[in-house]
Amino acid sequence: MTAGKTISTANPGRRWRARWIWHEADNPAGSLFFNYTTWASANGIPGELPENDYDNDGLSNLMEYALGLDPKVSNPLTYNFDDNTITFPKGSDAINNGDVTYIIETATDLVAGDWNSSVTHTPPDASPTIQYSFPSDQPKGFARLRIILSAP
Ligand SMILES: [Ca+2]
Ligand SMILES: [Ca+2]
Repeated sequence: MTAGKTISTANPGRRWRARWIWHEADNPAGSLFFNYTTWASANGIPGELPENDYDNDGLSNLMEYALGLDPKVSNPLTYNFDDNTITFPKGSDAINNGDVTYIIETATDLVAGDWNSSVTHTPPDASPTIQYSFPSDQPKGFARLRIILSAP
Protein backbone atom coordinates (compact mmCIF):
# COMPACT_ATOMS: atom_id res chain seq x y z
CA MET A 1 0.00 0.00 0.00
CA THR A 2 1.36 3.34 -0.93
CA ALA A 3 -0.44 6.58 -0.32
CA GLY A 4 0.65 10.09 0.27
CA LYS A 5 -0.20 13.72 0.39
CA THR A 6 1.90 16.68 -0.58
CA ILE A 7 1.48 19.97 1.19
CA SER A 8 3.24 23.11 0.07
CA THR A 9 3.82 25.78 2.64
CA ALA A 10 5.15 29.21 1.94
CA ASN A 11 6.88 30.80 4.87
CA PRO A 12 6.88 34.59 4.67
CA GLY A 13 9.96 35.97 6.29
CA ARG A 14 11.93 32.84 5.61
CA ARG A 15 14.44 32.46 2.90
CA TRP A 16 13.18 29.10 1.88
CA ARG A 17 9.98 27.35 1.08
CA ALA A 18 9.17 24.10 2.70
CA ARG A 19 7.18 21.28 1.29
CA TRP A 20 5.82 18.56 3.48
CA ILE A 21 5.25 15.24 1.88
CA TRP A 22 3.19 12.83 3.88
CA HIS A 23 4.19 9.40 2.95
CA GLU A 24 3.11 6.00 4.00
CA ALA A 25 5.15 2.95 3.41
CA ASP A 26 3.88 -0.37 2.31
CA ASN A 27 2.13 -2.07 5.14
CA PRO A 28 1.85 -5.66 6.17
CA ALA A 29 -1.52 -7.21 5.64
CA GLY A 30 -4.32 -8.64 7.67
CA SER A 31 -3.91 -9.72 11.23
CA LEU A 32 -0.98 -7.44 11.91
CA PHE A 33 -3.46 -4.57 12.01
CA PHE A 34 -4.96 -5.79 15.28
CA ASN A 35 -4.26 -2.63 17.27
CA TYR A 36 -5.18 -0.39 14.38
CA THR A 37 -8.40 -2.38 13.95
CA THR A 38 -9.25 -1.90 17.61
CA TRP A 39 -8.62 1.83 17.31
CA ALA A 40 -10.78 2.02 14.17
CA SER A 41 -13.68 0.36 15.94
CA ALA A 42 -13.30 2.56 19.01
CA ASN A 43 -13.28 5.64 16.81
CA GLY A 44 -16.39 4.81 14.86
CA ILE A 45 -14.95 3.42 11.64
CA PRO A 46 -14.99 -0.36 12.19
CA GLY A 47 -13.60 -2.35 9.30
CA GLU A 48 -12.06 0.63 7.52
CA LEU A 49 -8.68 -0.12 6.00
CA PRO A 50 -5.62 1.93 7.04
CA GLU A 51 -5.06 3.25 3.51
CA ASN A 52 -8.62 4.55 3.15
CA ASP A 53 -9.65 8.10 3.96
CA TYR A 54 -13.02 7.74 5.63
CA ASP A 55 -13.70 11.47 6.13
CA ASN A 56 -12.06 12.58 2.87
CA ASP A 57 -9.80 15.11 4.57
CA GLY A 58 -6.73 13.97 2.65
CA LEU A 59 -5.28 12.08 5.60
CA SER A 60 -5.55 8.31 5.50
CA ASN A 61 -7.01 6.44 8.43
CA LEU A 62 -3.50 5.27 9.25
CA MET A 63 -2.23 8.85 9.39
CA GLU A 64 -5.15 9.82 11.62
CA TYR A 65 -4.24 6.93 13.92
CA ALA A 66 -0.56 7.86 13.97
CA LEU A 67 -1.21 11.56 14.63
CA GLY A 68 -4.10 11.12 17.07
CA LEU A 69 -6.74 12.72 14.86
CA ASP A 70 -10.43 11.98 14.42
CA PRO A 71 -10.96 9.69 11.40
CA LYS A 72 -14.61 10.78 11.13
CA VAL A 73 -14.04 14.55 11.14
CA SER A 74 -12.16 16.56 8.56
CA ASN A 75 -9.03 17.79 10.30
CA PRO A 76 -6.58 20.54 9.51
CA LEU A 77 -3.03 19.31 9.22
CA THR A 78 -1.50 19.09 12.64
CA TYR A 79 2.03 20.27 12.71
CA ASN A 80 3.76 23.24 14.19
CA PHE A 81 6.37 25.20 12.36
CA ASP A 82 8.31 27.58 14.55
CA ASP A 83 11.53 29.23 13.53
CA ASN A 84 13.37 26.40 11.78
CA THR A 85 11.73 23.54 13.65
CA ILE A 86 8.83 21.44 12.48
CA THR A 87 6.96 19.41 15.08
CA PHE A 88 4.35 16.71 14.57
CA PRO A 89 2.18 15.42 17.41
CA LYS A 90 1.96 11.67 17.90
CA GLY A 91 -1.29 9.90 18.74
CA SER A 92 -1.47 8.49 22.25
CA ASP A 93 -3.18 5.28 21.09
CA ALA A 94 -0.46 4.64 18.54
CA ILE A 95 2.24 5.35 21.13
CA ASN A 96 0.63 3.04 23.67
CA ASN A 97 0.04 0.28 21.12
CA GLY A 98 3.68 0.41 20.05
CA ASP A 99 3.01 -0.39 16.40
CA VAL A 100 3.88 2.84 14.61
CA THR A 101 7.30 4.03 13.50
CA TYR A 102 7.64 7.75 12.73
CA ILE A 103 10.36 9.01 10.43
CA ILE A 104 11.03 12.61 9.41
CA GLU A 105 12.91 12.50 6.15
CA THR A 106 14.59 15.58 4.75
CA ALA A 107 16.17 16.72 1.52
CA THR A 108 17.88 19.84 0.28
CA ASP A 109 16.14 19.69 -3.08
CA LEU A 110 13.48 17.61 -4.74
CA VAL A 111 15.25 17.15 -8.05
CA ALA A 112 17.81 14.63 -6.90
CA GLY A 113 15.28 12.88 -4.70
CA ASP A 114 17.85 12.09 -2.08
CA TRP A 115 15.90 11.77 1.15
CA ASN A 116 17.68 11.22 4.42
CA SER A 117 16.12 9.79 7.54
CA SER A 118 16.80 12.68 9.90
CA VAL A 119 14.74 11.65 12.91
CA THR A 120 13.29 8.21 13.66
CA HIS A 121 11.05 7.18 16.53
CA THR A 122 10.55 3.45 16.86
CA PRO A 123 8.43 1.78 19.55
CA PRO A 124 8.48 1.93 22.50
CA ASP A 125 9.52 5.57 22.09
CA ALA A 126 6.79 7.37 24.04
CA SER A 127 7.74 10.93 23.10
CA PRO A 128 4.50 12.86 22.49
CA THR A 129 5.96 14.63 19.46
CA ILE A 130 8.57 14.16 16.78
CA GLN A 131 10.46 17.17 15.49
CA TYR A 132 13.26 18.25 13.24
CA SER A 133 15.23 21.50 13.14
CA PHE A 134 16.54 22.67 9.81
CA PRO A 135 20.07 24.10 9.86
CA SER A 136 19.68 27.86 10.20
CA ASP A 137 22.14 28.52 7.39
CA GLN A 138 20.35 26.26 4.92
CA PRO A 139 18.71 28.32 2.14
CA LYS A 140 15.89 25.86 1.60
CA GLY A 141 14.80 22.51 2.88
CA PHE A 142 12.16 19.87 2.49
CA ALA A 143 10.73 17.45 4.98
CA ARG A 144 8.27 14.64 4.91
CA LEU A 145 6.76 12.48 7.59
CA ARG A 146 6.74 8.80 6.95
CA ILE A 147 4.55 6.43 8.93
CA ILE A 148 5.10 2.71 9.09
CA LEU A 149 2.56 0.41 10.71
CA SER A 150 4.01 -2.81 11.95
CA ALA A 151 3.23 -5.70 14.22
CA PRO A 152 3.30 -4.62 17.87
CA1 LIG B 1 -9.04 11.11 6.92
CA1 LIG C 1 -9.84 13.39 10.06
